[in-house]
Amino acid sequence: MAEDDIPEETAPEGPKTAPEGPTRAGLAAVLGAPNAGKSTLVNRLAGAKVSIVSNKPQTTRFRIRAILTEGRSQVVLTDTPGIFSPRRRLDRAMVAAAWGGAQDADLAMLVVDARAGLTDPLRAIVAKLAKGSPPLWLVLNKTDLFDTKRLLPLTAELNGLLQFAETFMISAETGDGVDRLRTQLCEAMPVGPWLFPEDELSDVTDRMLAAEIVREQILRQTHEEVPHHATVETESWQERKDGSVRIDCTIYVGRSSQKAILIGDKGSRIREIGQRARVELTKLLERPVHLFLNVKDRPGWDEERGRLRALGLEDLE
Ligand SMILES: Nc1nc2c(ncn2[C@@H]2O[C@H](COP(=O)(O)OP(=O)(O)OP(=O)(O)O)[C@@H](O)[C@H]2O)c(=O)[nH]1
Ligand SMILES: [Mg+2]
Repeated sequence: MAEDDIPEETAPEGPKTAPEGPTRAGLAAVLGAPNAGKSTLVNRLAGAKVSIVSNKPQTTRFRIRAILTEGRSQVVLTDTPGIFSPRRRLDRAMVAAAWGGAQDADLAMLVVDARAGLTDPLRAIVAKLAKGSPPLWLVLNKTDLFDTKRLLPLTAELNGLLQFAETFMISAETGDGVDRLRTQLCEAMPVGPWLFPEDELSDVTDRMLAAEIVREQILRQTHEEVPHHATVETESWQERKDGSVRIDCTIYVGRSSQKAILIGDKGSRIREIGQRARVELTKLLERPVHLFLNVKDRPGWDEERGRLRALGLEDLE
């Protein structure tokens, strides 16, 4: 009798999460216009906060891998920056990172803010995807915001423009429809060995995570030009004997007026940003965090190779 054929009652105790069958693993890229809900979906699929989310477009700046391991399948999800018409060197590198995410992927999910419908940025993405990409799945998001009956014309229109192998209607925010998407993703992965250890959640380092969580608070607590002209770098990371960690981050902004807004009246804004980021990091890192923020104005940082290198974007334009 082959090992695979051991009857259930005599089978040795194995991990409950690994049903019989070969392992599967692959890469699934998540693409779309800014603000479509890509990062919200990636976090929901992975069951952990891996990528920051805000209501401002261009929140995600570089590719982030989140690892979804379920049953015998491992799906490496690539969250990408939203695709838009780039101007600055930073923007060009972000858009290049997004398209790069689709290369080598076993499948790509096009996430659409279904309430916004077929916008010009989405049309531009569709036109480029038509020139060749991995198998495509259409993910119509934000269904909690309207009656899904209204989705039929949009679904038909998009399916007329591109050949989607599957169409899903979901709310990444509430989780509605996401379980079916997760199950199908797991089943769609090619047979092969896992690419990451079972307990790995993402490829984001703790230093990068700290900088991103600070940037998330900047996106949430400031408006207009400040969020898009700010970048955050973790300067130092010191583990302390008492089990806590001291993290020093530098925030670069483009102008002294932006620095003034970020610092706020008697330092109130930067204190609030630090406070909330610290609470979030304490949760994510599972230990006490001492967070120190230093704001510097540095005109033209978004054209500087060194700053883009810190984001892992140096060779992408
Ligand atoms: N109501 C609702 N809001 C959503 C849903 N999914 C995402 N959002 C919100 O949409 C906004 C953008 O979400 P993100 O996940 O940051 O979008 P993104 O596509 O990653 O954006 P970029 O990184 O800028 O390209 C946030 O305010 C989310 O809370 C959804 O299903 N329903
Ligand atoms: Mg994002």
